[in-house]
Amino acid sequence: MTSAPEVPDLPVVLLSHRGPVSFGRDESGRRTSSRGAGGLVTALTGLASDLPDAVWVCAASSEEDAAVAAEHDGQAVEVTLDSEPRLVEEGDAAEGAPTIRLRLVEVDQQAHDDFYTVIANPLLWFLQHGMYGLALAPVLTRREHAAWDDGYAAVNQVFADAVVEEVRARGGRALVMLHDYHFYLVGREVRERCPEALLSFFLHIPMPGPDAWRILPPAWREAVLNGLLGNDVVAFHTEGFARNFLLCAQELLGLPVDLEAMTVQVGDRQVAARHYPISIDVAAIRQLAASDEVAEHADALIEAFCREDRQLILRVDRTDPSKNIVRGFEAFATLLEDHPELAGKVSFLALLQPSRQDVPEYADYLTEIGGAVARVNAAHGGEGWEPVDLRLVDDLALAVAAYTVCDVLMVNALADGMNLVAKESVVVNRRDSVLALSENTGAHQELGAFAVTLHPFDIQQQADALHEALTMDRGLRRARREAAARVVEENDIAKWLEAQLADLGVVREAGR
Ligand code: ADQ
Repeated sequence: MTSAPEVPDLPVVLLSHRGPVSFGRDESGRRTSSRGAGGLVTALTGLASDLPDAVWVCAASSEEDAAVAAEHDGQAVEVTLDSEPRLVEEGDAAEGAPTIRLRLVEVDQQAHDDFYTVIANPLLWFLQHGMYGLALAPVLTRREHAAWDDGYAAVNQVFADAVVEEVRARGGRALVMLHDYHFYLVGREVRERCPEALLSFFLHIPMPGPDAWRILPPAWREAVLNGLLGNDVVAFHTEGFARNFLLCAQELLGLPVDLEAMTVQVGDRQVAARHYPISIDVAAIRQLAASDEVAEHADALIEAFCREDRQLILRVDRTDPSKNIVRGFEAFATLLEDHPELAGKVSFLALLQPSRQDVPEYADYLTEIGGAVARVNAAHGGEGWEPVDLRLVDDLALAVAAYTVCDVLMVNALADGMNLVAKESVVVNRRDSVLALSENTGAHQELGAFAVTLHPFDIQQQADALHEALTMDRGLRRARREAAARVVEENDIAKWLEAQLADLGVVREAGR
């Protein structure tokens, strides 16, 4: 929906683990397809569909994705980007729908499991979100060493090969945009094999400083950093993350860095560390908020939670331990203990999307969430009132409906690169909701001034902050929500992309 007004003057090769479209089969055996969700996919889809010669390299994430790839000898396919994407075969017309070239890369199952469920999640994710206590975890055994070599490094090699092929198919000169912690090793490989390519990398999760990275064996952390330093620009959500990257290059690799210019010298090359806070497609989410489907959900939610003087606290998250969901429920329980007058008056709706259930830490965390909700409801519920309504759903229309009617949106993440839920809620809410926002999110840099700040480890503080939010003067609530919405409107997803392309010096006006 968002289209960047300026587009790069070079062919673009994108790489992310998840792609914009995935294929499946229905009961009758017919091929089906679905659009990928999330901010990254939306942002890059806008860019890729604007460009005649862009290709998006991503993992084949279903059997049918692999079948599509095999039918085309592993080469890129063209797909429409409407609500029901379909393959555009040679001679077909896309009938006006925007299309994108997609290269679905099939990866050996065992290598992918090691890459994904042993190294990327949990090891890199936990390390970068500061989630290890260190006394007992992580434990790096022969199993993890094999997973690094035969999983993470091997899978990075497979994707680097695919990116190199696509760059070479475009004459060797291309803008290569690599995304996220799955692909730290790709940049260096592509630079060596395609010296004329312009390489940028964007990290969507937090970048901690050198001490955190010492958890990894020297060879691994050096591979991560050297992989990143293969790029021309390495970009983050916040300036703090960019600085941490330079400090890592200085401390762990002994390279000269310039913290004013935000650069690091690598031989005769200079690599820039930059920050571009990601955002959302404001017009698209407002359009969804105005749909009949959302209106129906909103009516039901108002009936259930908001009649008379009742209030609603909401959270919308993947069931990721970094989101701090269990402590959030404990804070709500503390609020109800401290303020018995709120019994029957405040409900907590949690719309949680089960996430990464093939990773044991994530499966355990989902069990913990269920236990925490049962405890709060047993201790504080009664007389037809259930304090917490936990729904394990992946339903954006329901989430947006809940954003429109909630009184408080709780984001208490331990650490979060940005946090798009906070941005989504402030632009569609209709009840002057208060944003209760963890100080450890990238979003806090932009929206903290208009939020009630949460300290993620301090349950008492979170309970007090929730009380402050629920009792805040209506005028102040409105002024803050409107100011937060303006910040997001002015810095939307198109701006995030434009700023990067402008800094890379590769933009021209669209349509030229
Ligand atoms: P995530 O960790 O997934 O993203 P976030 O930025 O909040 O976190 O994005 C989650 C997205 O999923 C939102 O668009 C939200 O609407 C949607 N979602 C969550 N729960 C849902 C549910 N139950 N039903 C439907 N939709 C749901 C990572 C980083 C973040 C960073 C983004 C983008 O961890 O810090 O902001 O990438 O860079």
